[in-house]
Amino acid sequence: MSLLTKLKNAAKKALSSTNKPISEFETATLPWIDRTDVDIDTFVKQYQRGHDFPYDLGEKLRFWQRNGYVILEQAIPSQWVDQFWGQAEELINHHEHYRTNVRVDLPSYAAHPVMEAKDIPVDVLNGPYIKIMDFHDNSALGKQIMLHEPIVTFLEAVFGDRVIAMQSLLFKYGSQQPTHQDFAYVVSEIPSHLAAAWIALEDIHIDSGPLYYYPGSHKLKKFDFGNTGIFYNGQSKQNPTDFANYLDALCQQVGLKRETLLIKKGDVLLWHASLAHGGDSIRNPELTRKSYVCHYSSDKAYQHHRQSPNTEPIRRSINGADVYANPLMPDQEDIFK
Ligand SMILES: O=C(O)CCC(=O)C(=O)O
Repeated sequence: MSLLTKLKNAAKKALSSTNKPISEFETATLPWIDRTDVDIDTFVKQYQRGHDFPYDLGEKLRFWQRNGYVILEQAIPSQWVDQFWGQAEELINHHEHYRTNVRVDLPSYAAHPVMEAKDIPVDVLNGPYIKIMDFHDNSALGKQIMLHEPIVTFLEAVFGDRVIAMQSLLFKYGSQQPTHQDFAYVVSEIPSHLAAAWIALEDIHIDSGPLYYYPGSHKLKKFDFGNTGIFYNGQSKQNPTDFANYLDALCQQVGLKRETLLIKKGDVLLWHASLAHGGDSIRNPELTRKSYVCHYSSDKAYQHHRQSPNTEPIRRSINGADVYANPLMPDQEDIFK
């Protein structure tokens, strides 16, 4: 580590120990599009990589600003999706070979919800309540999908900065996760520099526990977790259920309508750090809801891998964006090509 990086880290540590919990994103570091009086038309004219974007960039940016999300229809080639899901099936069915972390949200796993795939029985891996974590570390194709050109082009426009992919989750079934906003859980050095992609790996059925969201909710007053401000961790006084109740009630009170994401295989939903969303109930347990969720930040805000904040990350660059190699499992990197 260079002397400069050491000094920067020491200064950051000293600052964070005196910092009071925040109740709102800092105005000065907001992505440009979240500030008032921004000129989207001028931005679009001067944004070079936007010229090859296969959607109307100005229209998508205005929609994002108003609603906190956009949908990029048929952004991911169908063959990539099939090949990628084939890799997920290989991981599940031959789990004894793989060290990929998997989160199991079943009561019997409550003491140790995150385990390596090799230590989880195949029937558990094949069922609901499973999140395969950071499979992009293992899969070159997973990296290629998460940093596919249209996703990077749009998010680079939103951040006004190089895009960095932070983490990913792979689902076979609906998550049934209560309403939340991601910034509370996925934290970068500038918390407003966060966005996510929900990539449909099959056509989504209404009874499969689809994602839902409240358009416009990215502008609501933020929830206070107590002790920890707008972020949730072990020191928070309030919990994720309190967060969900606050968001559902506030959205209803201000008249924001809940929408359900019924997109097709290869479609991508991109959403703002503060869009309130969750997973609907699974009404037909026979139905899968295969999806790939990726979180992103900016170069300014995410300079180190979250699992190794004091080392320089190894960058893999794709389409002018980066994803950092997993510093804890170098032997598992790109084992699926
Ligand atoms: O896909 C889902 O059901 C929930 C995903 C989600 O909310 C998230 O990763 O933030």
